Amino acid sequence: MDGKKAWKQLWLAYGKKKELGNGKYFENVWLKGFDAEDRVVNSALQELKLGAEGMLGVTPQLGTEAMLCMEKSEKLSPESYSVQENGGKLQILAGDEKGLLYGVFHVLRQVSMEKSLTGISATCTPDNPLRTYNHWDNMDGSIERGYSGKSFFFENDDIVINDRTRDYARLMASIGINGVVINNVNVKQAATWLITDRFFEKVAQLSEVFADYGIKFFLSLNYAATIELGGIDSADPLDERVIAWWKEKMKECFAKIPNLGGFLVKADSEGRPGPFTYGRTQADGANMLAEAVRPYGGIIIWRCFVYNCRQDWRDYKTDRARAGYDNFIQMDGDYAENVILQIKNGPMDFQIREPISPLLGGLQKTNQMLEVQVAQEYTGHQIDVCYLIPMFKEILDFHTYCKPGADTVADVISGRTMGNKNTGIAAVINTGNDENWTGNYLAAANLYGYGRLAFQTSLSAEEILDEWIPMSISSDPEVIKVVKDILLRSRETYEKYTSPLGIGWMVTPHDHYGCSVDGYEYDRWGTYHRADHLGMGVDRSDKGTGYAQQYYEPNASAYNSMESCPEELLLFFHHVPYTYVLKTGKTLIQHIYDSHFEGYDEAEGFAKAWDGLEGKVDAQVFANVKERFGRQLYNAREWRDQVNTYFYRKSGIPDEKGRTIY
Ligand code: GCV
Repeated sequence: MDGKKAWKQLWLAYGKKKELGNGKYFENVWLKGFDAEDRVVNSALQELKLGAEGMLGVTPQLGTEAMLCMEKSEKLSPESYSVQENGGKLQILAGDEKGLLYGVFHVLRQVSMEKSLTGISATCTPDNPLRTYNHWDNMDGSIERGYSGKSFFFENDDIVINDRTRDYARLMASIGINGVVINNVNVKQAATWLITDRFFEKVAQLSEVFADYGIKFFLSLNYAATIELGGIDSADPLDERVIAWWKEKMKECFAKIPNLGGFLVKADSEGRPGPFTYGRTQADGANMLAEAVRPYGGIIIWRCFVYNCRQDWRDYKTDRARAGYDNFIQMDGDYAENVILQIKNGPMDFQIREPISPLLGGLQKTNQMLEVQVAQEYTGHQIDVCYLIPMFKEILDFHTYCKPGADTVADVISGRTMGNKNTGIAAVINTGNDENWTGNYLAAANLYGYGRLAFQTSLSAEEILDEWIPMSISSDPEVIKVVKDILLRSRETYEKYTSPLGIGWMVTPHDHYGCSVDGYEYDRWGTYHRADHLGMGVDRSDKGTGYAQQYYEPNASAYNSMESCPEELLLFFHHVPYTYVLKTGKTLIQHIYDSHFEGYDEAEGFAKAWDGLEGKVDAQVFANVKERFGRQLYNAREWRDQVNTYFYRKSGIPDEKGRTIY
């Protein structure tokens, strides 16, 4: 608990910091070219006061000729800012009110990291136009794939607005988030009412809290609302009655929710309704809604997570991995300007290791947004530590080869590849109403890191920790060293003791925590990993499902052959004999044994290293993480033993190091 609040303030805790000559800048503030009454400017001023008082014991006064000047600059684009210190004067120049807010957070970050502001010089323009967090919160208060308590937006089919809502908006703005979707993409009945008179007033009120922090408000939409709310017997996007109903509904929504940015839609997936039911395309569905929101500057974010979850895995040619591309590529260029396709980072579903979705950059004439998952659905449920930013960096840096010179995923989603502006990045959030927001306190590094990376994709995973650790845990160099080491290695460690070389899943069906080698929920035959007594892995080459051919060259050829395929993805792309020798000189089966033993040992090492921080970090944080490590070790041991046993029994090949395998 921080101060009087029943929830932590995370990196905005603003506890006392080393002065380092910083206090003087905050005594007087000169606001030039900005209206102090503007809601976002007011938030920036409030934040400056909170931070300066808490960290430096100084209360800023508005005046002129002050040592801190915050000024509007025509030279800077919207959302951009520049922070400069020269001759004892600190200046925050900003392109607009949001830029000013971000500039203030930048300065407070320096103070919080115990860095001197003297001589500071930084100019920042966000890389991605849209930087959103997606909540999978349900109106009954539950959270789909939530691992840190209940929703703080919803309770008993009602909306909650309180002090925590404002703190949430502050946390989001401090890392540069400019859009939030508050409800689950699986829109259950109660959430359908969010766009009706029953909830308009409260939804508008909630959206206003976000408006104070420059954050656009989005809702997930039930594609079949015409049936569920409109009393029409169809959701066919070409049906005149359907079109008219949505036009009227959107007029109402934008009139009643002033800060509304648009809608997110999951259609034709995992039982959700969609245009396929009526023999129409995804473009027909998205464009119909886009036309209805266009007059109000709204956008439709349409998810590409469309696949047949009833696939028969005994059929070796059908391949879930192909589905996203196959369902969307033919209509490239057919989507309206205010439609953005939101594409999961991999072709499957947020596994610990997947190739990058070939749709990213595969689409050349369509607005795209990348979707990643900060919620640790398949990466340890915020029990196991798994710092995801290195994975997100790999995704952003991936060369799609879609266009010479501007072909990385980061290029595509920033608009650099196609020169488009409706683009960006989204993440499924990992928050809940737990006192520390994220279950495992260390998982807040992902909450923070995603936002910072979305704003500035050139930041490294390490630089982000250099900010987060001193702001959130301690600036003691020893603590920084230990926490950084744990976090930077954690993703590989998790991968080592779970599913090997890109095969994915092997996880308890539905729940997705804990080992179950044959447990993929949509395959009741236990064959999705294709393991037999000779080998394992899915042949996705041109001789198999052909998935590798969905990439541009040279990626397609690289993935197509076992020899050139990146080894960390070998089992995703190929069916490999257990005796196949990897580049390390180890056979596949020995790699499986070794990595599982190593993964467990590394997790044990993390737990011990954390124990060494007792008394050096906040007692509550210490206890929380220690308790999580206890559970992580249990989980890692289970995974190690189950995976090794399974493949020992399948292959009949013993561990060459003679360790106990049951
Ligand atoms: C919100 C996976 C998850 C589901 C999730 C779905 C999606 O299948 O397990 O909980 O539903 O992805 O992204 O729509």
